[in-house]
Amino acid sequence: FILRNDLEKAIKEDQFIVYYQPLVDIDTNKIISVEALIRWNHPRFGMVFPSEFISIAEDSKLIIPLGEWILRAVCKDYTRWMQLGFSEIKIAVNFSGIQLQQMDLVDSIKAILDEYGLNPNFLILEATENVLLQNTEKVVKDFELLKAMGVKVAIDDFGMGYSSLYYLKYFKSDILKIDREFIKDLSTNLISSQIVKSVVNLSNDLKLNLVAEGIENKEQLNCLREMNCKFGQGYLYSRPIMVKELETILKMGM
Ligand code: G
Ligand code: G
Ligand code: MN
Ligand code: NA
Repeated sequence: FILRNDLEKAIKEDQFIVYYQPLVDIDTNKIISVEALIRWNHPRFGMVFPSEFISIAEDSKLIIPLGEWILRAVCKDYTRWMQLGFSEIKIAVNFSGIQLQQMDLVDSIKAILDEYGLNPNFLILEATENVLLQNTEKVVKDFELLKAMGVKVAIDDFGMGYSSLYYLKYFKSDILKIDREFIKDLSTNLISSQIVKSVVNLSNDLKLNLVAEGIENKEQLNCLREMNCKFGQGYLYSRPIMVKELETILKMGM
């Protein structure tokens, strides 16, 4: 079991590792962006997954310095990718509710990007629906400021929240990621396939880039192709991988 002190020490001692999961254009198989997914290389417990420490980090407010650590790590990797010629790859970073409630969220993101002299265009802020409920006006305003800076915004796990359509109305996002709940039985469940089809149409009408999450097999991919869903993510393409492995794949020209 994870202690707050452990977490505080881990941030100071760089015990975290950013894994990246590719997001792919379904037509061309090209990697468009990657999602940063944090892991904790714990000195005693080994690799610890975010489900075991993000909520503790949130409760203790350590998610703020941890989130800043992650953003810096992403900036360092992106700086190297620019030198390697992969500057067109965007990086999506997950932000939790506590982070979105941070009063100086936009300034702190901007300050970190400035530290590395990076144009904000490569960054995608990813937030699940449920964290958008609190203090809606503040978060709507922050999203508008971020978008004016060039940061893209993605609504994650779409369809699982309490007021999915409400978010679409008020949060001017760029990307919609439909939850894997609707993808897992896409090829066998008529209700799932009708829901996904409707979300494809809705995304087209709202000029949102739709991403299907959790694609694990060819049958699901074929259904998504038929529906003209443009982007996909999931184990069929790649699990979350270490940065060295990602760079190898990018060098091979995928
Ligand atoms: O990597 P994994 O598949 O275990 O991710 C589980 C969840 O943990 C994801 O849905 C994501 O919301 C959350 N998560 C992963 N990385 C980060 C991160 O860097 N910051 C925040 N706030 N949440 C993360
Ligand atoms: O909530 P968010 O979408 O940020 O969560 C990403 C999580 O989903 C990560 O924990 C990642 O490991 C997991 N994930 C990514 N692709 C797949 C997939 O194809 N199948 C399953 N079951 N999980 C996946
Ligand atoms: Mn996500
Ligand atoms: Na998701």
